[in-house]
Amino acid sequence: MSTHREMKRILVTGACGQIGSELTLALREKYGGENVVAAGHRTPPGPALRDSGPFEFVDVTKRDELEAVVRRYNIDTVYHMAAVLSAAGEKNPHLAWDVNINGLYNVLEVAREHNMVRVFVPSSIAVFGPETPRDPAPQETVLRPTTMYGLTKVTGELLGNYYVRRFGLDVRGIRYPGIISSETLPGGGTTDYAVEIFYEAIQHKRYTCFVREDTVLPMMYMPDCIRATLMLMEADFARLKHHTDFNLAGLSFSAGELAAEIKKHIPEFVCEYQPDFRQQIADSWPRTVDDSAAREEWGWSPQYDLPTMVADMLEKLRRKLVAQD
Ligand code: AKB
Repeated sequence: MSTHREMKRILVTGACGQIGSELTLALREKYGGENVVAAGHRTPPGPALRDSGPFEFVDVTKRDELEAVVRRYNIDTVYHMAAVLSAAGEKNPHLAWDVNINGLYNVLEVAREHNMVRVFVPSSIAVFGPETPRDPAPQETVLRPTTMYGLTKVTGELLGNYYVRRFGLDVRGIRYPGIISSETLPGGGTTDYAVEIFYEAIQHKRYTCFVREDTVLPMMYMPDCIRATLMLMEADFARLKHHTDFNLAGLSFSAGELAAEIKKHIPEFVCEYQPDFRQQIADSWPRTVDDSAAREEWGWSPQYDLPTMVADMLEKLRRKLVAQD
């Protein structure tokens, strides 16, 4: 495995997105702002991201744009966070295929040609489908997703593993659950309700949730998500039996349990439920995942549970929304 180069010139694609924006800041903190290039196809959402290091406009489906940035900054590591998520992917499956498959192929090919040290390619609980055991979804199990996003994520896992075996490129990835965060809003996912509910609870004391009250999905708070991502990328390659497809558990709760926990802090809060097309996607995903491979191979263990996550989210969001007023 090509570990001869020191890992320090990093490119984050999808850096303006929900995970990419916080991951970029965490990487800049760790490796120095000038060593972490943020790439996106829209203007950075805030001064923190804009002013803490380089930013480049990159459309990952355009290989020449990607390659130009890799050359300019002598990139040796990529966190490839650009993707079209599940709900947006059902509205525009062709775009989801183009970004998630052709974009990934470009990243892997450029990484291979430039002898990169390591590439992070996120996967998702969306790789599972209705035939997967739901409680928990095992690490090794049937992967027959029913969404275009899920299908592209299964392909991404297989393609990443192929590059590990065939070309010796060190590709790593996690099957992210729904991520809950206070900085950048998620866009186009099925699990977005678990973030929207906080904004609406604080600002309007009401929320109409687009999945049923009894819908349980695997979720994770952003600090755990960032910690897991950095942990996997720093893990000893020799200890990894898996590469691109680690199940990762944080918390699992129903939409109703989340609303009830928020109500403990905001007693006037009322949550209603009006399931839409995203209910069917949620119903095709597991309720919990078995993450024993991540625990054994790189020491994963989450820190947040439902009460601590909700308390921290409300505190951070209140501060942010007051500052924006
Ligand atoms: C989505 O809902 O599409 C994403 C995911 C679980 O990958 N948050």
